[in-house]
Amino acid sequence: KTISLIGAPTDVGASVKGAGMGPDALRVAGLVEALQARQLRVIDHGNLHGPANPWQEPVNGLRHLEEAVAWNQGLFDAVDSALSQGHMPMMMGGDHCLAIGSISAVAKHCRKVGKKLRVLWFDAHADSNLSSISPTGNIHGMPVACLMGHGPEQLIHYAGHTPAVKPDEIRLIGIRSVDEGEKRFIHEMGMQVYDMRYIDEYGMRAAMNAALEGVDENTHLHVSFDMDCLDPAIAPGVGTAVLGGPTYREAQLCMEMVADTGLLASLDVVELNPALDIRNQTAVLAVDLIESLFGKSTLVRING
Ligand code: DIR
Ligand code: MN
Ligand code: MN
Ligand code: MN
Repeated sequence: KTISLIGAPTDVGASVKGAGMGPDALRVAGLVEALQARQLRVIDHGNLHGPANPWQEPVNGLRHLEEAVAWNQGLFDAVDSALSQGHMPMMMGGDHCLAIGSISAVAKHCRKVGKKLRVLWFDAHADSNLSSISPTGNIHGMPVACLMGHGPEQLIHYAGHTPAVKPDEIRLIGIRSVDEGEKRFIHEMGMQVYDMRYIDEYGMRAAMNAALEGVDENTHLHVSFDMDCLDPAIAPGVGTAVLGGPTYREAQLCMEMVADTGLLASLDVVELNPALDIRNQTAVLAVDLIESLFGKSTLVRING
């Protein structure tokens, strides 16, 4: 298997500075070496280029729309090209608005090769805002809605079919911060959300089993991993930390259960903010979790 690493060093979708340094923090933490140790071939394509962050106020409920469009177009092209070469794309963010471009390319690929798509969206937030209801105007709070066809015209058509992702193709996991308008949107769309309340009551194993229900050999599994999904006690290096996230062991279990499916086909690692981190510990944690995602386990396991 060949992994295409694609760095997308920008924070245009956020209002906290620093997520643009994420790709290099992951490299410093040993991402390439860790993947190679898993017997994977790794091609690091380096970092994409795009417009600088102008740090402006939102216009019509959207901050930096033009810049977000440019970054997502560049990323869409890079992920699209990796997939057409038969490589597994791993996008290193950058803020989570970049998942619009990366997952749109994945959705296009799935349609072309006739695969079912399942997106596992790990996040503290629902990322389901619309410009009309967002309290911040930050586009990193809107990618789920954009992928489902609700968002500015320039951000919803990359895949060539709109919506790129249908509500029943995505599962939100670890959620604990949802804005009022998002609550209504999630309910109206009928999205399946495994929030922290669900995880508290039924456990991470049950949440993951439910989130993976229906995936089969013909499924393309995409993981979109927002580092703020994790409890801030273990992952301080994020711009919008929310108390009460999964523990280290719960996060490891998620990764190992994804690995057990053998279906992981593309990945985003986003919202890592080295400016707020402590001696790169959140990047090191990300690499540790990625190793599990690619099958590193404590023991040889017979049936998962
Ligand atoms: C908040 C925070 N719901 C917003 N969102 C995110 O600005 O829309 N923070 N994604 O990471
Ligand atoms: Mn997010
Ligand atoms: Mn988040
Ligand atoms: Mn595929």
